Amino acid sequence: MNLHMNNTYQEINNQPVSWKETLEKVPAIWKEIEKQINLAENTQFVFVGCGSSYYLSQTAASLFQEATKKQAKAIPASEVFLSDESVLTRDVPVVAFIISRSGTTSESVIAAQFLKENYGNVQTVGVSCYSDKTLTEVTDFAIALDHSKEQSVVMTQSFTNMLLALQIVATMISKKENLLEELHQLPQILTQYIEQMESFGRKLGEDATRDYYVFLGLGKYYGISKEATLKLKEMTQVYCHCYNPLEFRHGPISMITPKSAAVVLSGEQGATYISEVVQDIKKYGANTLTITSRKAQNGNNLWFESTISDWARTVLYMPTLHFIAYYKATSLGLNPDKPRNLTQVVKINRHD
Ligand code: F1P
Repeated sequence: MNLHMNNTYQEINNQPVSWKETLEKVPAIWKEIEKQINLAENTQFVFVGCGSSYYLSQTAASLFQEATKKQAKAIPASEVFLSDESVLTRDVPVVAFIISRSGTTSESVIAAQFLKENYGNVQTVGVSCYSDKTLTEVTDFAIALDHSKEQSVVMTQSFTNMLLALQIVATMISKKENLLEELHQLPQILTQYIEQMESFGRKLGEDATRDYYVFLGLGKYYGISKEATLKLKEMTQVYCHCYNPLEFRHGPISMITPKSAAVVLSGEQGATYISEVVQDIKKYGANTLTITSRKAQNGNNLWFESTISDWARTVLYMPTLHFIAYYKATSLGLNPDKPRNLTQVVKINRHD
């Protein structure tokens, strides 16, 4: 297979262009939605999805809570209708963002329908890459990013564009214009760094001596560290896990051997504590790599030389994680466009 003649590579590399379009489109879309939505002092945000879209939900919830100071949580779509009492409230107004690239994943569609049928306090906003699919019909409002659709089974640019869209929405709800300005810098920063991201990802992906991968992410970076493991699992089936950085010492560090690689998503928040975790992992011989906001102390770091906040930088970590999985797949002779046992959409029946 010609190394780059596949959709996954094209879609990973289209991110600077598609992010720009998301930044151009979403503010106007949200302005219209905001006129009709009930945003009260005690509004709670929930984020609902499956697979990548659930991990996106986890990061989006942390980002929303941090920016808006309102309660936010992520829920796997199936739990909305299978275990609603354990995850939903009727006491406060809720805005539920239902995230699905395809807009047709059954669990996400059923979750939106279930909320409409059973929870009068919930308004729903569909976030997808299609304006003409079921999710748009079953939600109250829609943010559709048709420009970031994908041919690939695994989600790359669709994930980052939907995440960026939600970051834009959070800055508008919280009226944090400084953060919105930072988000507007992202396509240019990504263009500047994409080659470095690729060579960082390629070096690790093609390192055949690694048999176990760990991704560590704090708070808003935890969901994206989960997404990093999902990319590796989907594209390569290699053994990998993710953890909150300081949790890693409490048992999981036992898994580390000199054949392990630990990728740490770090920022300003908790940087000193996190660098001590890195030192502890190094003691057991693992290759440790940090993606960070601070100047590298060794050659194993990818450092973004920009002044944007940890909050705005969140989505910028993803393309490097895409490249790691992509190059692991190609180095194992696998086709990243054809992940084992997977289809783009999971369909199930609704049982009432
Ligand atoms: C969600 C999803 C993908 C996964 C797989 C099956 O799809 O779980 O994350 O890679 O292809 O579907 P969607 O609801 O975001 O379309």
